[in-house]
Amino acid sequence: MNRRFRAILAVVTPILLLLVVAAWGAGAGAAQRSTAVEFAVTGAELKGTTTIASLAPPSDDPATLSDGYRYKGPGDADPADPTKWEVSSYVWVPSAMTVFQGDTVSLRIFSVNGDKHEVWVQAPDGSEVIREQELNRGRDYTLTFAASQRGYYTLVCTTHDPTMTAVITAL
Ligand SMILES: [Cu+2]
Repeated sequence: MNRRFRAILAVVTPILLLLVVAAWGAGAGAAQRSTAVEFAVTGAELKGTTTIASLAPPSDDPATLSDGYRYKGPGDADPADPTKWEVSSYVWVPSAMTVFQGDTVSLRIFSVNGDKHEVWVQAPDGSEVIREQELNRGRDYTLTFAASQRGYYTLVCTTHDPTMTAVITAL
């Protein structure tokens, strides 16, 4: 390899590398500007059971503390074992999602627990971007809205408020 060719390579190689990196960056940027995004969201009830031998039941009935909590005391949780008691909490999985302002957001919702959920979506300015509607267990729903504002959109289940709440952050 002669000296002149090496000198040309020394100049051209960094320029080619820069072009490749720039092209890759432009591609990644284009992916971030995607205007349609869909999330699969599951409505679930997390349950925990123990016995009075392990831990005394709570002195306050959790169901009186939150619409999202449920409680079955000794005798109710399992008639065959009167020492068992159970608590549960309703949630969305996932409970936090991120989009970009301007995206069209689709929430594909399937609830595995709870027969009825009164569900709506609140925009960052407090308005109702999806009107409240009843969603039932075992049905597949898609709620779609335009994230035209920057901030926190909230997927709310009024039936199990506030634990069954998910936040969609629009950047
Ligand atoms: Cu619910």
